[in-house]
Amino acid sequence: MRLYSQSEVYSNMNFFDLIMQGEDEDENILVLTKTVSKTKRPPLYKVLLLNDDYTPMEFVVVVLERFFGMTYEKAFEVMLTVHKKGVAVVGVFSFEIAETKVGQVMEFAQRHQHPLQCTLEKED
Ligand code: TYC
Repeated sequence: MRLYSQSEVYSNMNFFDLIMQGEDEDENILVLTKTVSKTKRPPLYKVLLLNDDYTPMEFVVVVLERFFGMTYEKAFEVMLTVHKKGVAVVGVFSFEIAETKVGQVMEFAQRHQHPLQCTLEKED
């Protein structure tokens, strides 16, 4: 008896095998497996801005305009949400982009000696 096997891998992510069995002319058992990929989206991360008692409102507005591409009006509205509620999601990105935004905000705040805090959280 001979066993034939064939496998194709389209992705290193989640996959499942389709197994087909049969016999050829000499009654050898033929097993063909084909691996089919399930495409998986990369996880997303929320960037959160936290309220504090000392960072000037106008500074927070500049942060939101500069690093999150908001208009002055949108930035003012989001800043007020953080001020009133304590925290708000200011953007959702891939890990690399989210991490870069957090780093830029933290560096900018520290350079201006404001205690503004920005962090990231994996989206469920
Ligand atoms: N609470 C600050 C103040 O009254 C303003 C502020 C808003 C600070 C948003 C941080 O993320 C923040 N000056």
